[in-house]
Amino acid sequence: MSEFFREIGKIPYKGKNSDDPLSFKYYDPDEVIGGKTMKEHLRFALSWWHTMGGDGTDMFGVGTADKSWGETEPAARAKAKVDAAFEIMQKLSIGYFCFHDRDLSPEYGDLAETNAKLDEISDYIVKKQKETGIKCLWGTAKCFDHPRYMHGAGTSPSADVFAFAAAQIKKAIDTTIKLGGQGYVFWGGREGYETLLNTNMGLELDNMARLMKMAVEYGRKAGFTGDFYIEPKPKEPTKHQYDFDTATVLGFLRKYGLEKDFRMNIEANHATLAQHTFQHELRVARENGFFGSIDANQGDPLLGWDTDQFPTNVYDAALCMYEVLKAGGFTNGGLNFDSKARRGSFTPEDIFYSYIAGMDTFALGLRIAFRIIEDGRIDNFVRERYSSWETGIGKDIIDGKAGFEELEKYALAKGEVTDSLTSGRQELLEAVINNIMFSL
Ligand code: XLS
Ligand code: CA
Ligand code: CA
Repeated sequence: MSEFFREIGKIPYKGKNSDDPLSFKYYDPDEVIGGKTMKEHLRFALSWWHTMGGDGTDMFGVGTADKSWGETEPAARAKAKVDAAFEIMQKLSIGYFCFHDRDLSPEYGDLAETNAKLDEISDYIVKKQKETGIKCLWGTAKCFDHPRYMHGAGTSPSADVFAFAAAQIKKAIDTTIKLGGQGYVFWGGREGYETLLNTNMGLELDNMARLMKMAVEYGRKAGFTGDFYIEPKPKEPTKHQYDFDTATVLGFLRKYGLEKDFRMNIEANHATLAQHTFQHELRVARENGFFGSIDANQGDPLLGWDTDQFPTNVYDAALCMYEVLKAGGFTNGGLNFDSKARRGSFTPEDIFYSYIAGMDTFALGLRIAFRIIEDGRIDNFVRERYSSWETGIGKDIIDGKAGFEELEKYALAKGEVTDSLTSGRQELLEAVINNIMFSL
């Protein structure tokens, strides 16, 4: 087995004053914050598709980065990818990976051959996992790139395509279980529509739920104990995707009785596309008990598509980690970098620079979020702002002791409410966050 990145050793933590670009400035895996190491809090994962396969190809040009891993024949390349992926993860101290079935091993002549080849690669990954202790965070099926999925997979008008997708997902679940994956993701790349003129929306949604029910039934029977996730995204590649945002997905899960087995995989970039903040999506998931896992790549607010950039926005990362800490931390989930270096960042070292940037950003985010909670100014302000619900008429409403008649009586007796309105203090609170961030 050859070493792919001979010039690069294991990336050490050197602290914030180091100018070594191949070192962590803020991510110290073993440092304990609030009773857990940073490594346990953050549960970083590598995305197999971008890191091992993404060569910078876009609508306007061919790839700029060499991701052949020295091999031309598909099976040999798939195996070399495994070696390179484990080398990257070991050197960056990344404990998990996420995969699409077809990124591990491509499609061959027919499904039987494709499955057999995938088995060979997953056997090899299991061997590497035993040697290194690296785990699988989640797996998923690539039910969107092959032409058969042009009209969707679970939502295709063709029952044959639905059947093919079910067979592919069954194998992807088997592979996830084999690799010890703690999650299985549904991201509906083409589960949406371009025009309602040709679409039976009701049937498509029912079918998507049928596919998910079958996945849960099969997965549980096969011994999968982790979480199923839905990863919301409003658009791209389809004009309108059914899993638009967290709130939409919650309605779907509840309508079809799927809420027991599913959690959310929230992607920062998809939040941006839905015109939400990352924190909003996380908060909706948390408040409803559906917080699960995170794709930590950021988007660009000036662009209307999924740029999948490595996260460097510390402010967003801090507010994200605040939500994660408030949710009690990850259980089966983690922080997957569903990210690609920019097309112009094409050298092997750029893989390391970009992961270091992302990991340090979230390490900073964790440090700041912990301080925000410890500092207490934000949480205390919010508690105080809602204190009218703890006593008097507020408590009566919550306890179900007051209805419209009682409230009318109360309002008539009380008169205008000006005395109990207080300032929202937004600017003050934003300054508190800055104060905490920059005192680190
Ligand atoms: C695409 C999605 C995809 C999922 C996994 O926009 O982010 O990569 O995370 O299928
Ligand atoms: Ca994305
Ligand atoms: Ca994603």
